[in-house]
Amino acid sequence: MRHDFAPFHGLLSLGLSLATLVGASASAHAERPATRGLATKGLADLALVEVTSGLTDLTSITHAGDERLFLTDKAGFVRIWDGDSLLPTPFLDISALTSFSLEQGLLSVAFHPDYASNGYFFVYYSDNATDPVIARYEVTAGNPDLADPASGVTLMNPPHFGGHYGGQLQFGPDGYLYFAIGDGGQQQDPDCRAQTPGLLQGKMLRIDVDQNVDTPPHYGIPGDNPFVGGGDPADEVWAIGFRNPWRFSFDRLTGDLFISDVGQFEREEVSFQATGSTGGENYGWKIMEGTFCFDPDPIDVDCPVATPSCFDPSFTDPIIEYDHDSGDCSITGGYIYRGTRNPELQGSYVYGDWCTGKLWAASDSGGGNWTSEPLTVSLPAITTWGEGVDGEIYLTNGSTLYHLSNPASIFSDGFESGDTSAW
Ligand SMILES: [Ca+2]
Ligand SMILES: [Ca+2]
Repeated sequence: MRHDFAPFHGLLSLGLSLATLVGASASAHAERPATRGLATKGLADLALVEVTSGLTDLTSITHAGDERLFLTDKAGFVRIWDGDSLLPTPFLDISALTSFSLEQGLLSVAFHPDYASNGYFFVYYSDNATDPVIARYEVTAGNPDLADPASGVTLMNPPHFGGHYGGQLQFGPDGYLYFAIGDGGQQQDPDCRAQTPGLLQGKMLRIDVDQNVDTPPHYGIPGDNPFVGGGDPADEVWAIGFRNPWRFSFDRLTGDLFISDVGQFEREEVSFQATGSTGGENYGWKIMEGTFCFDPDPIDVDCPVATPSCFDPSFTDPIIEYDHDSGDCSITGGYIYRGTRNPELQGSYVYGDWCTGKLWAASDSGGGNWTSEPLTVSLPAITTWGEGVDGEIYLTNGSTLYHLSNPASIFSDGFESGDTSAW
């Protein structure tokens, strides 16, 4: 039962087949070693600086194109950190609309690329029937710190299975809204949903929120989505084969997409999609767990007959993966660092593990080989990372918001004084 306390990650009890799976993994290790190597490049000076505390169940951190941070509380609140304080009145309160459990609630918010002019933002939450909702709201005229709760319109509300929601919303460099829905849980994707074309579970979706702005469904399908027409998958689907892609992000410089997918028993992974991808990738679950053959041949009877077998070249392997041997159990993916305060992190992807609190920075060492270095700081129960407007990185364990910083800069930049409680 070691995973019962991991929120958002759908890591419930281990089930009865663990011994079998561990046995299978041994041969998989021999066949396909983990891709994550370790490098050393000197990150000893990194520090976690507390920004504010006293939060509860923080699920996401983002910005709206200005210096404020917008924080989602799982109970259904969007809060604002204005640079000095946590504003007492929530930006948005939809707590009456949201279900609440380990994995359920308000899971993220994303602001329209033209938010400054149209005031539109989007939320991903589980409703009182526990189904995912992607909804649009508007800021009130005249008060940038308050949304209009009556402005909400629902874009999508697909039926779900109570777990593995995914939950991240991000606008891509193409201006389209991306989100992923996990396989629904609980374990081992019992219906092979992530590989079933007719279900949205285990898929990443891409929609155009600038179509049908004033009429339902308040979005449209980008004409170059990979499955437009031709029956299943749905036209909204962008990529398939995920378990619980709790967090994903775009590199603000290159547009590359990094998707952290929470594993089952063996592997935590980060999948990659280069900018300019035309979509349609199959990231493997539940045939593959990372580069490990999760569902051995022949194909599980739950999966469609057309599902590829283990190690099929049609699967896209992760660029980063790690096992559970040291107590790690659940990846919380972050961002490619593009800030200025930590030059040694420039271009690195930061990520962590919920169970151990270990944090790493991974960099592309060439030829698509990513190597990871452990950071000297840790954050147990890390629930999410976020990016400020300036590219600086934030992270949280749900109750305290931290800034990833370099002590060498704390006393030299004039803003980040030694008294960190002041900001
Ligand atoms: Ca289709
Ligand atoms: Ca995968």
